Amino acid sequence: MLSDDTTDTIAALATPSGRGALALIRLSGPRALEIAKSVLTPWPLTPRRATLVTVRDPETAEVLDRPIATLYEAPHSFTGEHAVEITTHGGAIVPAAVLAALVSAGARPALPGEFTRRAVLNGKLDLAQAEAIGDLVDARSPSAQRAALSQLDGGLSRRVAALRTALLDTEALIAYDIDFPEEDDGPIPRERVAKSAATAAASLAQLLATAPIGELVRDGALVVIAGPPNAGKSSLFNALLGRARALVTDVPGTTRDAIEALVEPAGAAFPLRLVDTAGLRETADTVERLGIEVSERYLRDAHAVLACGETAPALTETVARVHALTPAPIVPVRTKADLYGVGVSAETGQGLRELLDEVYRAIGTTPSDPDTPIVTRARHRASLTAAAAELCQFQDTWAAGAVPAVIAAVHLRAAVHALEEIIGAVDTEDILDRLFAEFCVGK
Ligand SMILES: Nc1nc2c(ncn2[C@@H]2O[C@H](COP(=O)(O)OP(=O)(O)OP(=O)(O)O)[C@@H](O)[C@H]2O)c(=O)[nH]1
Ligand SMILES: [Mg+2]
Repeated sequence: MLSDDTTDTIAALATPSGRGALALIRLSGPRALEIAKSVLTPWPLTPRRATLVTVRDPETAEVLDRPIATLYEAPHSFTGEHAVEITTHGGAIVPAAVLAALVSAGARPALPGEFTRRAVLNGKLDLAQAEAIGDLVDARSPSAQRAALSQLDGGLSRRVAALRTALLDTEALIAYDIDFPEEDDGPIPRERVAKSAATAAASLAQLLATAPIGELVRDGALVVIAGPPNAGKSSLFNALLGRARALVTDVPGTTRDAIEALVEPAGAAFPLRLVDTAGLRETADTVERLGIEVSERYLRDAHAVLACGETAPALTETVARVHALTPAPIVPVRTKADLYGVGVSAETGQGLRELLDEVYRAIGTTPSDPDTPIVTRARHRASLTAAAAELCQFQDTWAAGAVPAVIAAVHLRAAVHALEEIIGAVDTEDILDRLFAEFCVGK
């Protein structure tokens, strides 16, 4: 397969194209030094020292830029190969010209995620860490950034590796029993194996228990602002966001489509995906009716609903109406408190902080203990679930004692295999393919 052909030397722009002060170009592979030499002067560079250089077109010798280049000799680079990073001036022309020079000197334009893929193939990162790089780049909230950094740091990998070792130890107890049943120490007590499996199962369950919060870290908890027209929903949305994102007017029926934004109050465990919606009412207007249908769809999927009303009777009616549309917890919000004296005011900011606290309470996820890494990827969750199911089957089979130990141990082996998929300790070709397809070029 093309992307696992590491005999090629690859090059790519690692920063977004467009106007900017600087851009970063990466070059990696067996011929990286030779290719760099044909476009950079002075040469050779001192490894790992940023050096001011001149880039020339290898064919015409025309000067293309005066960038900073850093040389990394294999295996001491991100990819584990010979690599050169060139920090050029930014903009539409210079980075593209420098990249083209590297290509005409023999480099191949890299595929999406190919640098990180090589880092994995060369043992610089495991699969979970490579995914963390993607998550860090895609992070849209501080909590997502924290989770990705901890995963990049090996938090999840270490935990999974420890679990794997625990399962292998359990397997070894069984193997010992099979191979040396007449040893001096006597047979391994069945309870010892059961206990060892139970400890691993508990640790696995603890890790899996972070998955619901991990999903919220990744996507945000869906919090829908609902209520009758003119209740002040869009004003509340803007106030919670801290900027005027949604249109606000005194004309009922202003908001037609749903408007989304991600917010994360300081110190929160996960972001909120706030949605402002069209006011709920009976209407003959086709466009407004469509907007209300959209509101109803969001309500069905909500993690929590802010039911807004200007007056107590309006609020009671809204709560009842929303209740019929969603199983999600409902936080009643008395809006325009500056006019009525209780609740929340988008105008003065009164009650906003308390409202957010209330929303997090309503969503009701318990913060996981800080020592347990958060499982944020569906792929990891699926592997952990598979491992837990196999381990559970092993425990049942072992407790029943009806089948030979070797057969029971097959479930342990399958659990180990599922864990190995997470960190990529097994043949991971297809996992790599799926994973790096989501990456951008230059990563
Ligand atoms: N005094 C005061 N007026 C508010 C407050 N919140 C909203 N308003 C006013 O109420 C009117 C309606 O506000 P919107 O935020 O557009 O209401 P909405 O619920 O989004 O209305 P629709 O989109 O039509 O369903 C506007 O004139 C706002 O200025 C508030 O906290 N205090
Ligand atoms: Mg509105």
